[in-house]
Amino acid sequence: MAKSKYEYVKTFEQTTTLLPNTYIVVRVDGRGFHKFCTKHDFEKPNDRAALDLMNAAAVAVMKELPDISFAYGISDEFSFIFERSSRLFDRRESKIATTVVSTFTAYYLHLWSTFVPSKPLTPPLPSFDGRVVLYPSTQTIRDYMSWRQVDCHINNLYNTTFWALVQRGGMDVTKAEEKLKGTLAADKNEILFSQFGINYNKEPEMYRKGSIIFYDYHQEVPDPAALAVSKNSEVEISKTQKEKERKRRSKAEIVVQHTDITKDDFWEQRPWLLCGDA
Ligand code: DGT
Ligand code: MG
Ligand code: MG
Ligand code: MG
Ligand code: MG
Repeated sequence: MAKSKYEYVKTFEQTTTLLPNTYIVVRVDGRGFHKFCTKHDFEKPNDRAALDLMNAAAVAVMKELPDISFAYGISDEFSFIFERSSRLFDRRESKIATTVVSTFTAYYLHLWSTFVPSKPLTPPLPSFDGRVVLYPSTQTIRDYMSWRQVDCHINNLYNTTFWALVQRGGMDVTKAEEKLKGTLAADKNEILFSQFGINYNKEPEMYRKGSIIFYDYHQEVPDPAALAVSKNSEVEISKTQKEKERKRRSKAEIVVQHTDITKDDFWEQRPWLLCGDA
């Protein structure tokens, strides 16, 4: 077919191709959720239904994009981690990021009435931004996950103490802010326990640790013999192994847990999450 004279405009298009053999992380984050949560009367500091909804939207994204091996969510954000060998959309950055963000947003809207049946959605409707970050090794991707989980802990301890002072202690928000300025974790634990009888370690795990979502193979470890070392010493999974892996994954259950992911245990017990890495 003859090309139209307008065809040349395509040469203006630019694509960023993500580096091969790196973990792709797409982190989505609610836009202006401070306002959105207030408007929809979310419980402070944690609204269980809203967090369950975030998790359900993330599970749906994982089902649509099987190259994602796990995801981690806190507050209004979710990080999706692709297997490092992924060739999804030829690793075009904008196609990957926009697909994750719009799929997540679509399911968040679709599932809203199931998880929050008592509150109709009204504008400003929820929307999410997204960014892509590449991590080159097990160490860096694990440090990324630890960073988000430590952030979850720091924020949740602060928010739990802050809202206890305000809601239970009758303090105004400025006073509560002043009281917490410069306090250490131990001080906040002490305030919670001595003033409100709250043992922070008994607070729900989802609030303290966030949510990690992954395929649970029930301890079925991929066969190490199928890991073939290629000429350039990159560790690659052979094609047939990859196909087998795909099949197992499609049958595997996706689970949502609230576990410590900063320690070695979690990753050592689930070697398929970060396999094929040097
Ligand atoms: P952004 O991301 O720059 O567009 O602005 P925000 O307002 O989304 O800011 P961000 O993402 O740093 O902070 C998340 C906000 O969402 C924060 O104000 C707390 C709120 N939020 C998240 N989860 C909950 C919840 O379960 N309950 C309540 N009350 N608020 C929540
Ligand atoms: Mg933000
Ligand atoms: Mg946000
Ligand atoms: Mg956020
Ligand atoms: Mg198209």
